[in-house]
Amino acid sequence: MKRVKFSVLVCSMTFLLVSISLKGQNRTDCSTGLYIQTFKLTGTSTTKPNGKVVIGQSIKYRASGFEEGEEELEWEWVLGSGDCDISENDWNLSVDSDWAEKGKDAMIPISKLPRANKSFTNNNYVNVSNGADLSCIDEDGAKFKANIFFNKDDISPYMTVPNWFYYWEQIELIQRELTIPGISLLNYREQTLVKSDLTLRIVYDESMLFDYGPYEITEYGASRSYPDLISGLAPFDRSGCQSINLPLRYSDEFNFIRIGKGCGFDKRRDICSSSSLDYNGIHTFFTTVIHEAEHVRLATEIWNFTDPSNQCIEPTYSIEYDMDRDGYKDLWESLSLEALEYNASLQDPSRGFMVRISSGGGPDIRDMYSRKYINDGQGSCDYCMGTCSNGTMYEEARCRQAEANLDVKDINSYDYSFDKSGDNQGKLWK
Ligand SMILES: [Ca+2]
Ligand SMILES: [Ca+2]
Ligand SMILES: [Zn+2]
Repeated sequence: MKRVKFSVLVCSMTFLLVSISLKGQNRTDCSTGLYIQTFKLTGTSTTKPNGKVVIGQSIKYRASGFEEGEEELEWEWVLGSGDCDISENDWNLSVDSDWAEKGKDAMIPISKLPRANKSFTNNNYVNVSNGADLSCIDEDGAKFKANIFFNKDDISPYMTVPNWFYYWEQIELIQRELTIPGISLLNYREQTLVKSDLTLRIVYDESMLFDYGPYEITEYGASRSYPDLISGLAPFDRSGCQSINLPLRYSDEFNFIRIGKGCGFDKRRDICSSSSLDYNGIHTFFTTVIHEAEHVRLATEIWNFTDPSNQCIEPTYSIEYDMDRDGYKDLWESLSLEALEYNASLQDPSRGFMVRISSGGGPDIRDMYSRKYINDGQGSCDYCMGTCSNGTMYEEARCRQAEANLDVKDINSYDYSFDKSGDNQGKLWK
């Protein structure tokens, strides 16, 4: 099967707390004359209302101030965004009808987990409804503002992936990193090459090379991208050049970033330093996506490389452009500024990118990227000791630099996760 792997890499409350800003001290007036006195997360050490709600976890509440004859009504607690607008986000709090009794639990049920990450907002207000009338607390000028969160590591009801993957994958800041300049593809009818964008998907994969464990050798992500060479090859015959088969399209099926289990937790910023700080939670996910996308970006740059000295080598992928079968375009290995600078940076003159065609047709393993580059006793090389292949050393340095260039805080405002263990707490929770 003629496929090209552009790159593979390893990188590595029943709680509804409502902050009560009210008339008077610790209570909020509802238009029916109800007074909500307390909304507290159950089972936490939190003593003060802080406006945080976790879907599926219970809330202790306390209310008083019934008017005569109102007790029999079944009240609902509803959270909505904006001024009394609960049409968009109907966060129904399942509460016993006898809700005003002290010490009862309330909860937004798991079934109310929204499909979209952006449905979590910081502008939800607690409203009380008897089914007919909605008591809009805004009318009274009193507000229970509530921020809503999801349990980070629970399995999503929508896909068999953790909630963190389900919601974080949707974030625009992530999605926009997935479209990168691609290789030039052949327009067969026009007999021209057209540079087209490449859009990667993100998939969750628990069965990656290494299992996740804090501070263990772990594979966080991998990326793979190749044109659809099985059905998409067509000959291109430019005047004076040999006719050659070039790709017509990308395969949607094969262009993706795989995300490992560890991406919801923590990873070292610098894998070569045991004293390095960690990335946590969504920052691990964010940097891993950036790292993997950078591998693909690098691959497309390499295959698009051309040089005036050999105008028959087109800015695209062909197996014929990689005679030493190491995944790097031979012209790029020989003439690109990047490869030459990399070679010059090495102390050992026997190292560096080079076109090494073996008689048996096997790959040039001195250059070929190695996925097992972490020194775990099974890996084929040690990145930190500089003993990996040229391709591994070169790509990892560049992709790790892309991580370091990122301002990870940019993604904080999209993170509505709550971590029960507190180890990788959501960035908006803090
Ligand atoms: Ca090569
Ligand atoms: Ca080579
Ligand atoms: Zn990598």
